[in-house]
Amino acid sequence: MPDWLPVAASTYAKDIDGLIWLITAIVGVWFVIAEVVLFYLIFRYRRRAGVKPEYVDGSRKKQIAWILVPCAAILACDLVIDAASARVWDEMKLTNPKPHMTVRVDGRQWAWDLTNPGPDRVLDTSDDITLLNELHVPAGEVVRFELRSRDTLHSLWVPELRLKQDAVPGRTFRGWFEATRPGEYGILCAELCGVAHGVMKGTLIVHESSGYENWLRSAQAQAPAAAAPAPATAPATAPATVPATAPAGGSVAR
Ligand SMILES: [Cu+2]
Repeated sequence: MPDWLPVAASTYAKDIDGLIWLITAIVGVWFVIAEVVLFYLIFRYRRRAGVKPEYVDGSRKKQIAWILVPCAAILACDLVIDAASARVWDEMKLTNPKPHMTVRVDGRQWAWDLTNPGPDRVLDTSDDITLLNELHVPAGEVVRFELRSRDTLHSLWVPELRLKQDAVPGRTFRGWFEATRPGEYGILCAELCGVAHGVMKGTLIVHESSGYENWLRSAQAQAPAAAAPAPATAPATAPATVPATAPAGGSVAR
């Protein structure tokens, strides 16, 4: 397969890619068949001298078959896609692997507030680390996330993880991922959320396991001794001082 997709950097990324290719292949075959038939019929029944146009009402059995047979074939293709995707859905949405830690993702116009638990690996304690547009995770570990929105619809999207989840004000969505490749990946918003939607971008930094512990120690060393925990309930509206173009990283609260 040509390498058109972003690098696959999570445990389920290859499964998602398999579905993308399966759907592309099935739709591609039907696209070619439909176009070939369309252009054949245009040519075959083109206007010709001495041939009267005929109104086709689709009531004869042969004509009905032209509708029902492709419908049945497409339904069969849908079932193939459903069967293939059910396994991936089950893996991503229904399984609940034991997490190494839980992080919190708060979307707002137009930035991400990203909270790592401290060394206690428990959120909403005094050692939490909340960064603007910057999230750190270890590779090879299951990370659960709690996703919220503080103002309007957003959508957490990390293409390399094949992870996308809408964020809806007033609700908390939970999910998980296991990054497999250390590196830096964009955290994008996939929901048109206002005038600066296009610059709502953060960075997911996937560390080697020991690198994550080193980062955690250095982040803790820089943190004030009595850091306040992240608010349990997000404000209804974004602060008016949120910059339209948020920086790629930096602390908002430690
Ligand atoms: Cu957004």
